[in-house]
Amino acid sequence: MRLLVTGGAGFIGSNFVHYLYKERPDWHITVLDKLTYAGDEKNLAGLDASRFKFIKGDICDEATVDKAIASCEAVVHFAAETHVDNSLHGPDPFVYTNVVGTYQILEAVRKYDKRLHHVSTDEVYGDLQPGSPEKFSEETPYNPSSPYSATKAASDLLVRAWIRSYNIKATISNCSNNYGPYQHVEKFIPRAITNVLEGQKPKLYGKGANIRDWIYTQDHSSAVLMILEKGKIGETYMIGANGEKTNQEVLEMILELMGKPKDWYEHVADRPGHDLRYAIDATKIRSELGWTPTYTDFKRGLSETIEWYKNNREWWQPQKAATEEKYKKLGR
Ligand code: NAD
Ligand code: TDX
Repeated sequence: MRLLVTGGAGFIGSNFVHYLYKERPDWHITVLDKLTYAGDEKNLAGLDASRFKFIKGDICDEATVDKAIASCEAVVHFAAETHVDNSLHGPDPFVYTNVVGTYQILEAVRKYDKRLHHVSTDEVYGDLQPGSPEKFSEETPYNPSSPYSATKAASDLLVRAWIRSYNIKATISNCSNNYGPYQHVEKFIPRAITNVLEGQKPKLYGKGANIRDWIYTQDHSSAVLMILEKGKIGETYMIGANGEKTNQEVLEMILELMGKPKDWYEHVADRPGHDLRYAIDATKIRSELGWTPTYTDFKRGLSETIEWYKNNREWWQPQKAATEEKYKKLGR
């Protein structure tokens, strides 16, 4: 198999590439990545050139995408602008990368008749009420809240239309919040951990009652590989590991694991339009494909993640000051 991975130098993409490199030793992996502030070629260090190739390029560029897709057998599409707070204050690159970029991928996949797996998020469904028994499923109507989730929703709908109108061989997955190594320090869990490591109090948006459904990134990787190999063409699969927690609970657990008092944090201004709760019903992928997550103990995943950030200061420190400066201007 010659697989193209877009966005493979980012958080989930690089974890997926490392997972695949180990799990499928006879596959050749090519990463296409623009290396925005969120991508780092160092995330892919140690991979042998006989099995791995890196292309620096933009998925919005038709010629680049055409050439990369012509020479692979299948594509897993992770590349995106991904941070909700950034999208609220500068939606431009979200529209280009998430919508136009996905369109370029679809056109090349259609031209060369290649298999595509499109990676998306549960945020396309909007939010749920805390305390309700409801969860997102493959049938939940789209109702995005932020420029980020609206552009991801647009990309999903393009994929659905290309499946229906052009019979492209594509699948879609909508996963919940990932955590683990190589996640940018702008995101909640790494921001909180690295704040503590720098002697700064972590920040909790609003009351901290918003709920996210956490999954360890390696479990997302195993689900994507399973869909790529066994998924039914044209189908959408929800990915989640029953990891619902309030932001306050997550923060208190990080503080406890890092030896700080559980109230050692600051409340800051809330995110505009802040989604209240996400929760995934992953029955379809579990029952039809037989997928199960490995990391069912959130505390274990979180302590491994904390260890990784403790041991890889040189990876995150260069981005930390600029990220906090950006947050300071937003009052968060
Ligand atoms: P990330 O921001 O860490 O990485 C994104 C990667 O895409 C970076 O390497 C960046 O350089 C690259 N990229 C951005 N614009 C590009 C362009 N125009 N051309 C080529 N490459 C470009 O993101 P992530 O958290 O790893 O998310 C990966 C995918 O998974 C996204 O599609 C996201 O919507 C989806 N997802 C993320 C989560 C989560 O919790 N982080 C959950 C569900 C789904
Ligand atoms: O310092 C913080 N304090 C805080 O309370 C930050 C950075 C965030 N938060 C809150 C906001 C959210 O309720 O924590 C929660 C998680 O925030 P993010 O890490 O920004 O993630 P979220 O907005 O939930 O989106 C993430 O999950 C779905 C990813 O960034 C998306 O790419 C993915 O699609």
